[in-house]
Amino acid sequence: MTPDRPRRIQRGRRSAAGRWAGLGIALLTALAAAGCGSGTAGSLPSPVPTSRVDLPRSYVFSPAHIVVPAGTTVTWTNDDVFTHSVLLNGQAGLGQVIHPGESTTITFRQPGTYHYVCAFHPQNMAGWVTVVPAG
Ligand SMILES: [Cu+2]
Repeated sequence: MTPDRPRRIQRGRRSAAGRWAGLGIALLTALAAAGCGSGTAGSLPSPVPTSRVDLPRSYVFSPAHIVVPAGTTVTWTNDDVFTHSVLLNGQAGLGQVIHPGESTTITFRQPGTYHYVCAFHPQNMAGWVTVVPAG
């Protein structure tokens, strides 16, 4: 599930990114607790059936919401000129860091809707993976 690629510290920006990630998670938690009006599910972009998420220039996951059957390995490819990451809700640290030109993968085995952000730019970069039962 987790690639063997070592995590590298990002040119001294690690602590700042960590603070932003913490803030983003706190904000999302607060929004979830508040119920957020008409409900979070209705506000998600429509899910696209694909296992590949691109990170084009600049600061987006495309498509932002995908849907896959359980057991699918999802690949994120960073085609931006900045380093990003895939940090699943509830994960600590930076998640899986993706340098420009690189990819990372996560295999989703349990159905559900998984929210993630880029730990470096959580205020701009968010995505969702909806996993439906296989077959
Ligand atoms: Cu980013």
